Amino acid sequence: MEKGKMNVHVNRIMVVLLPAIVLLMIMLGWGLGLFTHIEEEPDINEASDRIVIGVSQLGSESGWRTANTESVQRAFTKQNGYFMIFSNARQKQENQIKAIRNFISQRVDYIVLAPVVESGWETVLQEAKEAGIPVIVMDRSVSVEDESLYVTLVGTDSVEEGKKAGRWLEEHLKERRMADEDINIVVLKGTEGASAQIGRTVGFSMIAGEHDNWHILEQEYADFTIYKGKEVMAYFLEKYDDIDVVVSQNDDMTFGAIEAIRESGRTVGVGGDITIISFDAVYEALEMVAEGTINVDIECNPDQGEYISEVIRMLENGQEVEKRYYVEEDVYTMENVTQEVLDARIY
Ligand code: GYE
Repeated sequence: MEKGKMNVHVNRIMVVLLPAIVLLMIMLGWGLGLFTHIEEEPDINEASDRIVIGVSQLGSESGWRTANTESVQRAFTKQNGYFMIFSNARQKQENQIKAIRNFISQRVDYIVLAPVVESGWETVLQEAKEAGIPVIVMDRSVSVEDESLYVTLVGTDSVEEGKKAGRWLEEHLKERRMADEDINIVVLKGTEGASAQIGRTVGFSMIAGEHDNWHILEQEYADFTIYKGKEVMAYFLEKYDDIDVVVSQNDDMTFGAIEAIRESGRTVGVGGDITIISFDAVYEALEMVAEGTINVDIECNPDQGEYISEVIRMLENGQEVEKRYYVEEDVYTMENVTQEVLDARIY
């Protein structure tokens, strides 16, 4: 075929094929969710006989958080009589405040709030109260003078978790006959201003304060993420060459910290150079406890959806509820992470 004719031929084929290709790409993109950046708002009119609940989740920073979101999604289903509007605040309090105002204007029946930080909630909670919408605080706590601004809290006792970490270290050192030796500790703290971070810091410091030979070299925020955990740990390792213990306030930071320690040529866990104390006890971390990479993991239970739905059932029946409900939590070491525990773990 002559060159000119071939070009005309190819052009014709393209004229026919191009729109089809574009259409196919759009459909593919749609299927993959590439064009659905905006969170879909379910149609509230569908909810006539269901309990409408607005959930403001603080973000998706950790494995624990994903499990917490899944727990809520399992509890507030259509089959269970709920209509849930879910909003992810991506670590920003201002997004949570916007979400709550949005829930108020949609006149939801209940608001569930997992607050990123402890303070700064008065105004918006007052607005919810005036609108007559009960607020249930989930996971982390809010610090407000007027406690009537929320109905109840379903969450974890983070001060107690911090104390458990301290008590475990006491025992551990005693068992190794190291109770009187100098112990150098660094602390990877979670998000600044978050109650889970504040409580764990306070709890651990209370026990540490009873031991003159425990030296907290430095405590630094690492946002509860793997990436930050690794970065801050690398900074600690650069600065101090005699770290004995890392207290990492969640498993994600622990994963990052372990990477940094190994890259620095040091070893972790049972029989290693650096003792690792972690919090959360998600599946992946429990496996690391079982193999001795993490010495101890203070459990924090994210499965709070069921508890909240029980509280809502009580409120619907006009029953009194308590101001605080703490979920049950354990302490895991190599000794008690059995295959049975791992198999039963849903997060
Ligand atoms: O430990 C951490 C998460 O608030 C208890 O937040 C929760 C903490 C949890 O991102 O992994």
